[in-house]
Amino acid sequence: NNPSTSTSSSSSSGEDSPSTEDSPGCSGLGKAVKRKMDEVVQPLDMYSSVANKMMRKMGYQPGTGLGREKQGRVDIVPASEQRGRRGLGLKIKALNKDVVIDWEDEKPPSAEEVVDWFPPYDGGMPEKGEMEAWADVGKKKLVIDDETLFCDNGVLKTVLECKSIFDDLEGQEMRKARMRSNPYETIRGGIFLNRAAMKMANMDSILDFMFTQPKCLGNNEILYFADVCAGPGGFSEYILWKKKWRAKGFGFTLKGPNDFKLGDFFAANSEFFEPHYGVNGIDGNGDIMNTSNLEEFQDFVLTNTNEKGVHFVMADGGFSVEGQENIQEILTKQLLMCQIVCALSILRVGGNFVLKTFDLFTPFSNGLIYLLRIAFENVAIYKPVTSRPANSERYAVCQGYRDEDRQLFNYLIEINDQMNEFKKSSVNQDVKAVVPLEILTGDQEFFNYMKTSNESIAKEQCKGLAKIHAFTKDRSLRETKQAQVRLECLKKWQVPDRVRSAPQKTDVSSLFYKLTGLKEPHANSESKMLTSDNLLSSIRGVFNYKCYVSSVNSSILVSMGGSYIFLWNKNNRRWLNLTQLKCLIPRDTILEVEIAQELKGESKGQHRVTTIHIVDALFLAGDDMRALNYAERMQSAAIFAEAIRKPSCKHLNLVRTKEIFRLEDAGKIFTQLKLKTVKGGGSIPRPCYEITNSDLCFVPRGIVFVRTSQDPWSMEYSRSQNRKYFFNMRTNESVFECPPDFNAPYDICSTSRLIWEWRDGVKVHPDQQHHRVNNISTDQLLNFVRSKLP
Ligand SMILES: C[S@@+](CC[C@H](N)C(=O)[O-])C[C@H]1O[C@@H](n2cnc3c(N)ncnc32)[C@H](O)[C@@H]1O
Ligand SMILES: *[C@@H]1O[C@H](CO)[C@@H](O)[C@H](O)[C@H]1NC(C)=O
Ligand SMILES: *[C@@H]1O[C@H](CO)[C@@H](O)[C@H](O)[C@H]1NC(C)=O
Ligand SMILES: *[C@@H]1O[C@H](CO)[C@@H](O)[C@H](O)[C@H]1NC(C)=O
Ligand SMILES: *[C@@H]1O[C@H](CO)[C@@H](O)[C@H](O)[C@H]1NC(C)=O
Ligand SMILES: *[C@@H]1O[C@H](CO)[C@@H](O)[C@H](O)[C@H]1NC(C)=O
Ligand SMILES: CC(=O)N[C@H]1CO[C@H](CO)[C@@H](O)[C@@H]1O
Repeated sequence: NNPSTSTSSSSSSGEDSPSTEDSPGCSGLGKAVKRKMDEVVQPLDMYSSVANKMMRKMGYQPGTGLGREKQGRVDIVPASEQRGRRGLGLKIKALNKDVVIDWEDEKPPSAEEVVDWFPPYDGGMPEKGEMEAWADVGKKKLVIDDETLFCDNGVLKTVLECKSIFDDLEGQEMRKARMRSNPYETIRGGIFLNRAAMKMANMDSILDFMFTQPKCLGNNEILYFADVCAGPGGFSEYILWKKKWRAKGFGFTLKGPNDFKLGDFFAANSEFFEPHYGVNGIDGNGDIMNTSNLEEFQDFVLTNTNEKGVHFVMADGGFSVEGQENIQEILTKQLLMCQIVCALSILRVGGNFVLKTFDLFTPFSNGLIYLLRIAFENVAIYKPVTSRPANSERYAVCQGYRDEDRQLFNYLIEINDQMNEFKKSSVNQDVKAVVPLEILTGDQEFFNYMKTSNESIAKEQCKGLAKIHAFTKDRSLRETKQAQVRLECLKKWQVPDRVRSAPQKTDVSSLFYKLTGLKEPHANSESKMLTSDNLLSSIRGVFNYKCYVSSVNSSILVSMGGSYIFLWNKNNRRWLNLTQLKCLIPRDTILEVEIAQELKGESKGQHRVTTIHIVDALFLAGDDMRALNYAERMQSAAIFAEAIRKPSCKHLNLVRTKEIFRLEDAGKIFTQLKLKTVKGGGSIPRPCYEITNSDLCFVPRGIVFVRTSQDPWSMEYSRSQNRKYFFNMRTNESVFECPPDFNAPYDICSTSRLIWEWRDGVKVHPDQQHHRVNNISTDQLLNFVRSKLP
């Protein structure tokens, strides 16, 4: 009686559509109808004779359990008048006898969860040749009910039977019962686009934030992650919400109706997320089971993470298996493997991985988990409370990638090719194992863990299903703890208890006012000109300045999100709409920028691209940076610029931070100047500033000096002590420790800028033929700097 013709929507698929059903979370509705523990009557002979007779009629034998050896726990629920319509537990037929499943929770719902990790694997990395002999090919198999190796036979049969009960239940009715019966159901998506996002919040918190704060992530480092089989993108929305502008996500998922819905990321900024679909990039199909797609995505991710790979990968693949819920594990086996292949191809050493799986009964699935254990330092199978109790879903959590040479990846990607060959040639063959059964069963630790994990999840699943069944039959049943559990969980997961809402629409002036408290940018932010005459008096201490090569006057840029970007025009005191500039910048961002023309190539082949050069940061995606010091602001802006970079979107204009030099190192700037003929700039070669690590340059207009200290402090150099110190010009006090008020906030930096302009042909390059002499020369500046150094 395999329910392969079932048409009901089953709770065993991990689907995640936001529910629109009524919320029973409003406490006070319905009375406490849950049976109290002390009402559970255990021994059979204590039952009324009526109940007793019924039990026997159902085939119940006293003392018979769920398990193969009849040892499992059985809670029998007697029919009794006091319980009115509550009725019996779920009665099913398994192993040729009737079993009654009591759905009563043994432990009350709670936000506390315990994750059991595998004992660490210490067998070492297998040799490549050794692994290649592991794969086992055999006849294709589409039945599951003999997969009892990794799960007790009785438990397996019972869970299969439980699932098939749902053939009788109407979809709508079942969903309503599910809504009422699951204590965690009303948590839903919270501020995020779907329930999946909340699962990530749940797991991240329970796992000590191993996803948003992985151990392999350095200070001031951008968090790179990949989200695969991931549409519409709830997982990523959570990560981006948590990390704000400190993360960059690479997305991969099937094109089509379940594609990413970036416009629905209300809690986060999708500008930090870049989908890629394999072969042909954004125009690809996103099928992870295609080897070419896997390779293309790997190449894309590695290229854009300095060949290091991402800090973590999330994979949540699944598809509708309606009518074939019981063999979901078999139907999704290649998808499961390919998600692992993908992770192993792009993770950096030390990186983490979380993978959605369904039942793990077959040797194939168990072999994959075994390989994960080899590839990672720590692995656990974990079903978070946000994963519905009645479905088969669970997550493999993997910590600390250690397959430096990507050996397991190389092994599995070949298996994928083989599986695709079998599919194409319609031979009735399949890869049945990736690790031989003897190894799986011979490893006691592995074997016991899998079996225990399985059986406990299967039993909980049976209970969940039985409970839904009971709630369908009796509409007065209510789970009374939902509201309380919801609050407890949100608190534990550090997610605010707010309703999801789209960001408010506003106009640029209001946004600028909302963030800064100012009606418009300061008028007096013009840089002061440096001349030969004022050089000595203007620069107050070489150690107090940073400098960068400027291309045009800077102005204030405000982004309202996406391409709604505005630039302040000082002359008419208006915001200029920059929509034509193709750029995606997260909302609530205020930067001081130069809109630069960068040059690529020379003479005829030369072309220009407009690029945004950040010279200072006021707000990054809502974060107020103004009080930080200049180095911190610029470092953050660099992370921000890297996080919004989208190499797969060729038509977008780049955003980058200026290269910042200490004034004492100003000499380095001149080594980056090259004389070039500039298209449209006459025949005389002009000095161009070459941007580090790129083939681009721009025509400089001069050097801007930013004073990064504030009065009364100045950094000085003590020749006698041979070290730098801080001098208080008001009190004449000298200290070695950096005083807390030494660093200048944004306002002071922006009003104390100086510019040394190179217009009129100032000689900045030794080969320059045409120049005037009575301006500050490079030598003059460098000599000035040198005179102040030790
Ligand atoms: C449960 S959903 C993922 C939900 C997602 N984690 C979220 O937070 O919104 C499963 C996803 O797997 C995708 N998928 C299924 N088969 C795939 C395949 N062969 N290649 C790529 N993605 C696939 C589906 O299109 C779907 O978007
Ligand atoms: C994978 O995709 C590539 C490019 O789209 C295609 O040529 C190839 O046939 C696909 N392979 C399989 C096994 O479907
Ligand atoms: C450069 O020299 C010209 C005169 O030759 C003068 O007008 C201009 O102010 C000077 N610029 C600077 C920055 O010193
Ligand atoms: C830059 O600002 C200076 C000082 O306000 C002004 O004289 C100059 O014309 C500006 N340059 C551009 C290109 O707007
Ligand atoms: C900005 O300009 C574009 C056309 O240049 C226009 O379509 C758009 O509505 C403008 N946006 C705002 C917010 O003014
Ligand atoms: C600091 O030193 C200068 C020069 O030595 C002196 O003129 C001034 O009075 C001193 N200020 C204080 C507050 O001691
Ligand atoms: C064989 C084995 O370890 N079975 C475990 C299955 O899960 C239950 C929990 O529901 C454990 O009690 C069993 O020991």
